[in-house]
Amino acid sequence: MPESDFIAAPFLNLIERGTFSWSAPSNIALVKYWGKKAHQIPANPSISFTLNNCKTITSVVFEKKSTDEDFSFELLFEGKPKEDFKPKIEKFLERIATYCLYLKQYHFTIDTRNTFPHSSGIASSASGMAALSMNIMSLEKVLNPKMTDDYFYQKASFLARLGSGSACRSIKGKAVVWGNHAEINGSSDLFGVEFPGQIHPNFENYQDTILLVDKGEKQVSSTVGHNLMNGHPYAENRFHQAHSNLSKLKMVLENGDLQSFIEIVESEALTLHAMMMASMPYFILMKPNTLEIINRIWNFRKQSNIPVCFTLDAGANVHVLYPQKNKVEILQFIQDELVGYCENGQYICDEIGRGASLINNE
Ligand code: 2P0
Repeated sequence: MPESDFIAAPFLNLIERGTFSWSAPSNIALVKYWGKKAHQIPANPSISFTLNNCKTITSVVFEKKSTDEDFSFELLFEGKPKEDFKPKIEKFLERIATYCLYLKQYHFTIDTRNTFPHSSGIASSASGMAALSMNIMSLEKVLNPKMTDDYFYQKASFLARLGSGSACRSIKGKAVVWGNHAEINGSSDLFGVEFPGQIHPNFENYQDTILLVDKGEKQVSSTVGHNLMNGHPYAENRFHQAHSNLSKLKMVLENGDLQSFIEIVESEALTLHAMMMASMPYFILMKPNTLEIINRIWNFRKQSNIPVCFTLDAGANVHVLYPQKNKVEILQFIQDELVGYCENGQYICDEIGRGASLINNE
């Protein structure tokens, strides 16, 4: 679908008021998005598992106003005004303005909260931008009742991408691909698509236990990190490798080969951090405890033969991935050997989810 198809024609009948509420989950990339072109176009395709428990829940009240010059909105976080989140939302609204002309005709009150602890080192930009985009699309759907479900979800992902790249993978589906890839039907740089293959039962309810190693603010934001891939000495090879890893992972998700899954996913995580270390300026987001945990996972896997592996986001936390049938042993292993390396012993148990869900529609 070309970009122009996402421009909503002016609507003649605007409703006076609408209230919606959506939850949208976080996601964890298996093949990583790291590097982007102008207008939030990814430098390489990526794929993620959608999470289930780490979510943002956002309600929006839209009220029609008499003027349509500027955006007008209030932002509440956990019910209280939150001024420091406003610039990010303002920037998002400016980016999506062309595609949602009707927005300037409404004053809206956004009330948002996360199910995961504040400053846990888990980025809320993916789930937050996804949840907000779903609410905007709920309004658009009321203004344009003939809209198809496909268009609804595609445009929600398109809008979310303009807020934060990885957010476009938090809309719909257990595994989501974002970025053009020769072997993935329907894949696009403009929005995420549900992985089109049949996912093997080995990945049914796959578990992700997130070990909170460092809950502090990152020294380098992801947006800055992405930009450091411009002119990066290894960029072209890395982008090429992402295509190739996605081809391999596509097969693995279908055939259930957990050994290959582990190899691809761990290599992607370490490559992401290697890119950071080889940037100019260079930086390291892993902490000593991140490495300690990785080594302990490797030792445990060798001794137990349980197909547990790790992945990393742009931070020090470790995502421990494993089949549901090994949950008891792995949670015991985490208790015995890994909690000591988590800040205040904290970790979050999550698993594959299905995407955003509607909570309220008035
Ligand atoms: C990912 N990350 O694929 C990669 C791996 C972090 C590590 O996408 O600038 O918050 O808002 O588009 O999406 C984090 O970057 O960056 C990210 P923007 P985003 O999940």
